[in-house]
Amino acid sequence: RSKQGFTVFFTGLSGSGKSTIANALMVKLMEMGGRPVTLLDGDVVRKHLSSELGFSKEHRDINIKRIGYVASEITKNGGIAICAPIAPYTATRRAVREMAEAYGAFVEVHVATPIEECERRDRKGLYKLAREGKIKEFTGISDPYEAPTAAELVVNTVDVDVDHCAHQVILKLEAMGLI
Ligand code: GGZ
Repeated sequence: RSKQGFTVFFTGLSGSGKSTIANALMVKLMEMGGRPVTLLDGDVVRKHLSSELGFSKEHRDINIKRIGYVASEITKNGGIAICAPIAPYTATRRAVREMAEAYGAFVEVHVATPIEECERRDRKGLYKLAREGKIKEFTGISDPYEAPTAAELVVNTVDVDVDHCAHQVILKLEAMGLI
């Protein structure tokens, strides 16, 4: 009997490690075979699906709801959707959860790498630009991040490497009977 579709929804700050964990998870799930796996990464979605949007609350909400819609369609058809946007607002994450849960399971994973560490790494130099005021409305610096309080899983990339974080997600999916 084939299993139900599901959505893994990563949320966390810029530079927290969402994309790298999501990619590692995708590889692991693809190696297991069975169901198609679709990655909806923040960067890629903004390029192909949300290119006209900025970073106001209104635009972020539109962006996240688009991701949620695509993920829920994939979930409906028995696939695996992996999403990796910042998704800073609790109410918007809840709306996406409701969309996906109409058709399958929704697994929220908070990548809780502290902002001090994200800023220290500053892989893309964006925190520096945000501090200088050259990027406005930057999450964690000049724009809010509402941390989840009831995510299915919390991981961080300070104590644990990316591959281990992805493995923790796999264990959670197994425990939930999804894989
Ligand atoms: C936050 C920004 C901003 C502002 C550009 N605030 O580390 P990155 O570069 O690759 O990931 C961030 C990405 C965030 O897009 P999302 O679609 O994930 O955001 S949301 O869920 O809130 O819609 C960052 C870059 O875009 N970026 N300006 N002001 N991140």
